[in-house]
Amino acid sequence: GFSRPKHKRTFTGFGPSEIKNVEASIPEPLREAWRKYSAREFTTKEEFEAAYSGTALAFRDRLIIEWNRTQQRQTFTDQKRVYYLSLEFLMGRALDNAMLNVGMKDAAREGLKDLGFRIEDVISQEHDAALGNGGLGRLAACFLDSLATLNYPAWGYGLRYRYGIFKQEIVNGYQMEVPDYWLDNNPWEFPRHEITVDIQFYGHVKKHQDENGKLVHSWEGGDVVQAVAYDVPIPGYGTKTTNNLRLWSSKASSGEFDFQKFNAGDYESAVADQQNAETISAVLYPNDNLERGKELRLKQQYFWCAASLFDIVRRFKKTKRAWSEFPDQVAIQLNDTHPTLAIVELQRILIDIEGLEWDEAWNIVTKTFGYTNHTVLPEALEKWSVPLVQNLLPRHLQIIYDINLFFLQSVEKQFPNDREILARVSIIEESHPKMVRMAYLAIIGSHKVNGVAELHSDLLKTTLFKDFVDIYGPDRFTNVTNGVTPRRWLHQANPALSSLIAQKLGGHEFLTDLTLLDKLEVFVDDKEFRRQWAEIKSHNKLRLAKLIKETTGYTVNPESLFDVQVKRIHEYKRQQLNIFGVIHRYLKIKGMSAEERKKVVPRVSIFGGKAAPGYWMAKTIIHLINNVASVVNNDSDVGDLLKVIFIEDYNVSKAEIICPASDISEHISTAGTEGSGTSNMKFVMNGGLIIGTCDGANIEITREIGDQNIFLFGNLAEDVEDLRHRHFYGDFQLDPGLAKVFKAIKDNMFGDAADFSALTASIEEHGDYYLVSDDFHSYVTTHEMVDEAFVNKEEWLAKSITSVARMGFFSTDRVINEYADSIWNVEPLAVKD
Ligand code: Z16
Repeated sequence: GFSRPKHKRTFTGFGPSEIKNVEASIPEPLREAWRKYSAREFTTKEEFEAAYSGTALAFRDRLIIEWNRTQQRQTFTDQKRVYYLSLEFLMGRALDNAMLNVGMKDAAREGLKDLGFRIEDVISQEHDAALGNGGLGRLAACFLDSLATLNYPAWGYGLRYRYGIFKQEIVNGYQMEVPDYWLDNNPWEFPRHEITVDIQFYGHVKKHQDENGKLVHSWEGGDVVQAVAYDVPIPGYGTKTTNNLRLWSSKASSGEFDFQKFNAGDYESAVADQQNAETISAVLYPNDNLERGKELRLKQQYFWCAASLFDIVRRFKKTKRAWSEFPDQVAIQLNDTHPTLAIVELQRILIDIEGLEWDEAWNIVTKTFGYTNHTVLPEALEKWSVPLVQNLLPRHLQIIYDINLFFLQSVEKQFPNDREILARVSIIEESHPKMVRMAYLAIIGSHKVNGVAELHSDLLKTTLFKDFVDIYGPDRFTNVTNGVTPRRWLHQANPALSSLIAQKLGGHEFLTDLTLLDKLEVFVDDKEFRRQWAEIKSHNKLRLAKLIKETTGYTVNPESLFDVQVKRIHEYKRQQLNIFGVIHRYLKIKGMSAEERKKVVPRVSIFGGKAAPGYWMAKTIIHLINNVASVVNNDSDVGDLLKVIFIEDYNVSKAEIICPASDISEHISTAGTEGSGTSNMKFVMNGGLIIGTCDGANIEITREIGDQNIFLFGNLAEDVEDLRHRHFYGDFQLDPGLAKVFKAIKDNMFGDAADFSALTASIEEHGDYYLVSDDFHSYVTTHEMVDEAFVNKEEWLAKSITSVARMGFFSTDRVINEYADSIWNVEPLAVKD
């Protein structure tokens, strides 16, 4: 526990004169709420840390009990389990989630209040668990929440990185990366020092005959590194199920870092061995949608796959069942190709260690695995060089070659007159050096392959994996459109909206059956309901305005239209299109008379997101956004008509504040490039409208909410190839509006033009691969429609309410049930209350 704080003082994020300034810009009806936010009661840092620890430990104790019971129940009933293998779990904070899922947040709030703390201040003490890059990692976290909530017997398996995704600092407009050391005093993980697995690397393969004269392979020599399990409890919402997330940490195996080397006087090499081993789980690779083929990354992948498989097999063997029953007990889902080596590792365990015949083993393997693809971008598809795999995992390379041989033999039989198909579908690409195509290996080793939104899954079938559809038939390929957990992204992030909805629907059941939201639609014309809806949005915008003030120093008017684009910075996601659009707007305002300016709809353009440290163009885009911000925000001609904000270090916790505060958000990837997108769903679920391209899950969102409730623009996926082709052959005209923007940049209006020449050149001179110019006009005119629509407050509110009412489809509960039915063939465990 913790004791009552003795020294209280008033703390505000900024000085009194600044508060006056902010207050002046806030319309009268909202000032009271603003004051409440500004004058926070504050105590010392140590006291907050103590309050956090005390609360976290109290909830942790409750979770441990349910967690143990759940594991016992799952062992006892002995049903099929799901294992979700993901290199990323972007969990964010755990305490608020635990309080809400256990259903005791109100009690905690009261208790903390008695001690002099505001619960929000205590919750925000926690460091985000940021073991992921973006969408893929956050999807895994939402899946864990739904698996537990729906009572599925399921485990997550991942790596316990010492450093999660870096912390982003903006210095003079540039992104700087600071290491994110997050493990100190983390109450949510439990070291399991007794659960270890020795993992082998390098070495060589020996062939010999066993006592029956059968040829067997053994992998010998090389290095050994030890995997140690750390467990994280995953509570379901309103259920007794608390599942397990097992994260592996690497250390020198006990045989290696012992006293022998010390005694032999070889201190330095003993320390080096230990450091080498610990390097494996030291750091998350900070790339989203990019694979760079580094050996350490391959080591991470094998280390994690081998430890997880050993653990899963060990658990299965305790049941004493026949190997043929393995797929009835175990479903393993591969989150992208990162865990594809698990396929090879299971085959190796079955044939080399357990002595099964190849075909029998392979049959078990393919029935066990499912593979989810998240992207069609070529630079994101994993390929490992054959010499690298040969050196690190010699036996696995042999098995990969055998898998390929048998596969190609069957393809040859099926298509006897087609020589080319063999080269196209071979797991081994005949390049220099040869490469292992991990996606092909994952398809061949799984019984189902799925994309993450309809358009994406269709593109997989018609382009990337077309040959495999011809070979296996269409049934191996399926779609499971992504979702988000409404517990975190509605209830936790937007408590006021959740409680208004609960008031109208007579309870919080919609949180576990999101389709119930459709009952909101009858209130769409209810004046009082609309007023409450609008008030909640204003409140959430104030909360964001405060975050913006505290983190950037800029004051924004919460009555402006808040236009948000927060996601990883990537050319295909087109933040450059957005900032060029902002510059276009700025130039237009500058050219207006005072009279004309009165008609402008005030807007705040809010950006956030990290660039991969080696992604130079993405960093250039961040730099441009920040430079535009400092010009526009300090231009007294413009005032509140336009503000540009870059929110530093966008992460899960900040997303929880940002998503409920948007009027409109941007999901504007070049058509055909975004697998699904999931923030689009979070924003609409919180009553924000969206502007977007016909890409990813925007298409299903449009189908669900109706095309009158979304602002779509731009070229379609089916036209992209042709446009790129035409650009390549010189058929390219820079859009006239965009030309004005480029001229301003080149006139050094936003700092040294040279800093941005690569960015403008990628469009003007190098083929505009992402079709920024092609879509620019339609983007700008669609934003004009957004302005017009925003002025009509009642219409806007109707769109907002109707959209939320129709978002039931996008819960990860629906997603998990689809995986369970069509891929895993698992049932929830009956839990009696
Ligand atoms: C990632 O976050 C995604 C795809 C990928 O190949 C690698 C990473 Cl790290 C994203 C997709 O870009 C996004 O469209 C999708 O919504 C998300 O994965 C979850 O499926």
